[in-house]
Amino acid sequence: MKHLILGTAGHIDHGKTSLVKALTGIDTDRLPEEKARGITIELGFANLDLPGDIHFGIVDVPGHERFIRAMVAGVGGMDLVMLVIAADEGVMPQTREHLEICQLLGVKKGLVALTKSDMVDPDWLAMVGEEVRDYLEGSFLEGAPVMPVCSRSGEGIAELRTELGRLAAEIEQKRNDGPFRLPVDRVFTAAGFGTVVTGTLLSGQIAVGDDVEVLPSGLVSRVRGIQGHGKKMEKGGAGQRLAVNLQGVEHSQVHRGDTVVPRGLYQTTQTVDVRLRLLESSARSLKHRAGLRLHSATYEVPVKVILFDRNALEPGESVFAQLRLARPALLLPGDPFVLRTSSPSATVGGGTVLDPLPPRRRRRSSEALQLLEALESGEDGDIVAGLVKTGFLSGLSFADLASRTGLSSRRLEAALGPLLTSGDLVQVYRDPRLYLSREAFKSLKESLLTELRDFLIHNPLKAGIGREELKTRLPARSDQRFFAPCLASLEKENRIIADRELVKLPGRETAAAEARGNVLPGIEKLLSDGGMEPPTLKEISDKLSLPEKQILEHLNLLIREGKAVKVKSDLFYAASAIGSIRETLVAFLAEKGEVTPNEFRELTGLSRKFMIPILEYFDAEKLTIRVGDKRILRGGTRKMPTN
Ligand SMILES: Nc1nc2c(ncn2[C@@H]2O[C@H](COP(=O)(O)OP(=O)(O)OP(=O)(O)O)[C@@H](O)[C@H]2O)c(=O)[nH]1
Ligand SMILES: [Mg+2]
Repeated sequence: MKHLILGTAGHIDHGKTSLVKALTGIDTDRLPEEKARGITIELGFANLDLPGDIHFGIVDVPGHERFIRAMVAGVGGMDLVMLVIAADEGVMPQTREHLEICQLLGVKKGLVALTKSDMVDPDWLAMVGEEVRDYLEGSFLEGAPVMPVCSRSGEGIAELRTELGRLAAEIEQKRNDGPFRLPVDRVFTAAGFGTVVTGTLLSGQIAVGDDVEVLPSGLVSRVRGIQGHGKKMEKGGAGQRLAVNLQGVEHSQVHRGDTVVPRGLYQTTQTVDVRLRLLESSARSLKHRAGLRLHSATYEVPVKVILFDRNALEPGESVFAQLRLARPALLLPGDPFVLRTSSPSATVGGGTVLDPLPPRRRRRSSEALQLLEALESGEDGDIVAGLVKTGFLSGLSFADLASRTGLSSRRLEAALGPLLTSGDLVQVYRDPRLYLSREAFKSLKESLLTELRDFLIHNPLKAGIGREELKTRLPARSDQRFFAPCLASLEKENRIIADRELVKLPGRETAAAEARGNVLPGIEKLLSDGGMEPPTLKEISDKLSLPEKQILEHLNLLIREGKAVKVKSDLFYAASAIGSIRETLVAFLAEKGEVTPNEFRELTGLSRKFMIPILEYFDAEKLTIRVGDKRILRGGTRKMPTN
């Protein structure tokens, strides 16, 4: 059986509900208020079976402009539309608006029912028919059948039925593969059952016992029962109108506009990149950052329009743009939407979602536009490659790809296969599966190499950098999980040598040895030539034209080997020089018991610059102890000061 949704559209009082009743025998105006006022307020539902195993779920929409919100919600799942135009009135404002909404929301086919044919004479009827055909030119209903009908007498209804059957044969049923999605258009409580939601299943299949999630709230539940066209069923398929009984959910927790989806599969969004079109009929241009209301499936949300490449969009124009939503919503690639202004209440444009989770980016980036072009092209491979490429150093996971493309796992696998084989994409992690573009992978490896070289310049005596240390130097917007695969790839290319602890450059060990050979003796010589007043760290660095950090490393080595002594952070002595000062001082103290700075200066001939640090050094070494401004020997050998 082929399941399709047939909808009505058209101006108030043009006979939509009467037509549905003439076709099906069902009065879809159920509310007392609807009966009293003789108008439709809420969406109405009916069924129609046609020869050729065709089942129509029918959605009857209200024509009153105040209820346009319900009307838009009804169009969400429509495969086929009957645009209802009363022969005695012809095309009216909501005829136009409804047609535009259907067009924007991607309804593919339909026909016109020229109702109330009994109200006008045949000449008039023919003339209105012509007018309508002219009016439809350029729309998706151009050339569609225009069928005169009278719902009162039933004239023309049989022909209408036949025509609907013919159109139905040309339309493809919604896809049963992929995850299910049920936008909620009604919520009610059924005695003994609890909360029931109704809607048209946009895709996939939903079955009793399925674990579900209601978005955007994230409320989790399980399917307790399903009804479709009045019968209990175990499983509902795409294109069917369903009533779904949700376990353990309060009536007040679910609303029209929510979507029921498989648990844990989708994420909601507040920013979407779209193809946006401003209607020719729009009264004004659309400014960058303008506020509008977005309608998609059964929900409505205020949005701000971000234009990428201009400050205003003129009527009839179409561009790539970004929409910022006031509240999170579930939007998937390919979802159509309508944009309306609230005062005056009018439909001004609409479009299609291209990227529901776009990366933060500059408004006018050409890369961003390129990606949107790829997304719009609809080629799975281009889309996947484009998305991973724009993710750049942060890469993209399989789950992200699924959310952002809306592709089923199977199609995603099929798209990834050739890209991985050709090397355009690299899988850098297994669980979860993470992908980088060829360019990003290369750039990450290069940045690691640069870090490694840089480290070795500043640490010339080290053979390599610690693995963990190098890992922390990955660019911040990347992912530490990419480190191991980058390293492995660099190693395979013989550009690094990695052992358990260190990452080294090939040939580097000899370089380190050479450096030791040249630099160390240089520093040693400068220190010993300096004798009592050696060059400072900075002076050594200047003399040898090497960075201080590097000199320091060599100095530390000399200290470890007992050849030099650190007197102050930037002052080093040859061990022999400090040794002789020490001897002189000890001898003096042994005899005199104490020494003042002046006496020490006379004793050694040192200038103040060197003398004070050296005295402090001997204090720190615990050779001497300071008493007032004098020093005495610490420990047993000291003599009591004499007065
Ligand atoms: N003479 C005549 N009257 C009709 C015909 N179809 C509908 N009507 C009348 O037109 C009025 C409006 O009909 P509805 O079917 O409620 O119109 P509607 O398009 O559903 O109106 P809304 O849902 O409020 O937009 C009712 O009084 C109907 O009896 C018809 O074919 N011939
Ligand atoms: Mg009605």
